[in-house]
Amino acid sequence: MEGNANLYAVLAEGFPADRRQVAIETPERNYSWQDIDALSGKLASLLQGLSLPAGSRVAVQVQKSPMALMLYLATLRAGLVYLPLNTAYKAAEVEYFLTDAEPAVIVCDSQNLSWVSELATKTGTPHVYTLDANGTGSLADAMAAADPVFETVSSRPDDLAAILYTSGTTGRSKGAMLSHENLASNAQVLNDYWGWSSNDVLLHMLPIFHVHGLFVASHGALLAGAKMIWLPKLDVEQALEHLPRSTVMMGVPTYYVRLLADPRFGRETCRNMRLFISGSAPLLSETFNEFKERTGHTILERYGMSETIMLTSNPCDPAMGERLAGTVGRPLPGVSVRVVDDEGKGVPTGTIGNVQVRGPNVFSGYWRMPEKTREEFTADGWFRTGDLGHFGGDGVPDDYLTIVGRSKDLIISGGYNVYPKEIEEVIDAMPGVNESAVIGVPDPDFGEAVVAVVVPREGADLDADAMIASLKESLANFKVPKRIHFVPELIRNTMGKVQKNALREQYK
Ligand code: MLC
Ligand code: AMP
Repeated sequence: MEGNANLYAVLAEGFPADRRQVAIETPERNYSWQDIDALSGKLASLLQGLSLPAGSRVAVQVQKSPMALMLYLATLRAGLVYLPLNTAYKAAEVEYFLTDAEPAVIVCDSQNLSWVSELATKTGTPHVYTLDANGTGSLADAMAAADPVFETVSSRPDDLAAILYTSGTTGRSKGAMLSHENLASNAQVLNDYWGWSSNDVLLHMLPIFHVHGLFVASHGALLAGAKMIWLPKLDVEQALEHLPRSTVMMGVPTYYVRLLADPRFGRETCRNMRLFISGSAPLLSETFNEFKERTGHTILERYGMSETIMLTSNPCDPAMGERLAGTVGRPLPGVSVRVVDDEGKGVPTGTIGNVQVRGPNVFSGYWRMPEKTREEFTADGWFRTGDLGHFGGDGVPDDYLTIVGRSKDLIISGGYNVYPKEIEEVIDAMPGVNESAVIGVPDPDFGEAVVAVVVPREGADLDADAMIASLKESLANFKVPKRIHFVPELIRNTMGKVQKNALREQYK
């Protein structure tokens, strides 16, 4: 008989034999491997007690905490589908997710309970719980009497494990459906490729509502039976304190920029480090080089996305090649990557084209969007990433991929994706606005910063600060333009299309 494909069962195979060892260390308390089993077991018992149909969604918008990770693991164990939401999302954004995903459960911070309850009633979400950063809330109360012994349900490889919403070029977010196999296969490949062992100590500072922190980082440590030092967010002071006891760190480029900005950060801080990994946004060569000079460590850059988890990586093992600045390395074992022109024909090495991918890690489609799903896959089953890149070129080995840009209109700010269309729609609906264009401009901290160029209606007296304050009421703060420029008209080409490249050039 085949084994259980449930992702939790796969990860638990890597837990150490001695379950009393520390698995998660926080400044407040430690959690052993036994605690992970028992706490996720209790939560899974609680979820199972709700008698939900298999595949029901559990939506979660809570501050990062070990209990939030337990809730994720419990959802897997109970055969339900985890739906994490960025804590920055405002009510209008959360309403869309609840309406679209129709979850059976929503878990929120107690400070958001009143508006989340209202939304739950409006959208017909039957179960609402709270979970605060310190582990308290109605979820903790409800799980108190639940059984810690839980037999992880048996899952098939293609059963859904999680839905990750990613914004779309049309402004409407799409839910990428990831299966137990998508996630487990990627975790297993990375476990080997990045040389994880139970001796590793991961400094975990990423948020856990996206691929990077939730899957790549957490799965890596769990599957290796390695300890995590668990911090609520990137805080340079705390990073400096805990890095000397760590061996692995993952971050978006902003994390490395901020570490380098502190003169205390250097070789001594990194004395036990084995591996620094960067991803989610392009790592500038100057950051890569400065990091190497200051610490002696070469950052490993890798490339992935919500729909596919990890796709390519620079080598970890020096015997397999160098880590090269500006490239995202080779396709991971089992993952196929091709670069094609707009007609779908492969282009020679060194030539820029569309990046398409295939593999056991690639998602099955967008939640309830069969049309969109069909558009994003080629007839022969490759997923169109929307990224532009090339293999080889510039003296780089032919099997190394370089990402040079995106065919989709997307801004990546501090590792968060912002789709201009979504912001433009909100700005255009504001009183006194004729039209707008939202662009990304280089930013030393966030890589790219969101900027809006707005054409006021005739006679309208618009105030940028007031507009920004108003945008923050309906949009997550990271999406809100850091600056607004007013212009009499937008630069357009002969086809009438707004020339965003020219605007980016003008406002950079
Ligand atoms: C916060 N702000 C941001 C922002 N993060 N603005 C733009 N871009 C961001 N990323 C807002 C805050 O709300 C605040 O606004 C102001 O900017 C200053 O905030 P800060 O104090 O500097 O922010 P901080 O809390 O320190 O957060 C910055 C950060 C964080 C870089 C640490 O954004 C972060 O952890 N990013 C990681 C994102 C991530 O995990 N991405 C992985 C996606 S998965 P105000 O108005 O309140 O003052 C993926 C696939 C893959 O892409 O390949 O991995
Ligand atoms: P998301 O949809 O949030 O998962 O973001 C995925 C996108 O992030 C990809 O399609 C790329 O555009 C971008 N990305 C991820 N890693 C890298 C990287 N190392 N270099 C450049 N872009 C990256």
